[in-house]
Amino acid sequence: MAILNILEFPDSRLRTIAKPVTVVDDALRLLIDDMFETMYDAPGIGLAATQVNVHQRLVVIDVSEEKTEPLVLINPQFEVLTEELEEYQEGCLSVPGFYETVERPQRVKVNALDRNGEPFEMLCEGLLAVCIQHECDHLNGKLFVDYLSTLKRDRIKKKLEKQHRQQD
Ligand code: QAP
Ligand code: CO
Repeated sequence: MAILNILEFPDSRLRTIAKPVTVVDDALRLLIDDMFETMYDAPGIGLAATQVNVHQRLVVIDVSEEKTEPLVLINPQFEVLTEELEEYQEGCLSVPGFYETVERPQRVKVNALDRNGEPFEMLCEGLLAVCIQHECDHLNGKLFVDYLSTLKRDRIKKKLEKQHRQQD
């Protein structure tokens, strides 16, 4: 297994629209395992393949307290089940050190393939529903900072650019 490099905002590669996965094979499962290792190491609760510069529709999530409920979503699609919105303090491994409130639908129905390529459906609410929507956004090149005001987003962008310059 391996810890993968995570792209950070405002890297333009985070704006790539990921392509559907066509084959679920051992190579993909190796990537899935590396993504879990990378996410748990961070530590995080969700990671999209886009964030590790792989532009395929694949997400790993674990919102459990004990980090014992790994969830793999391949080619995920969700349907909003309620008009009700919920506010969450969101963060992102690609926007390290910044957390802001975002409003999203509270309940969603998700369809995806599991790590064996089998289709499944689940009803989600609360943090899991928020996390799935956040990760699906990544596959469409969208980040949580896109929901903030231009002022807030630009401040975050400048601070991260400065950090990146100091790392070089
Ligand atoms: C997305 O984000 C999410 O800034 C997953 O320094 C987050 O795992 C969905 C992390 C919150 C819903 C609510 C962020 C780790 C992890 C940081 C993450 C950091 C270290 C973020
Ligand atoms: Co994220």
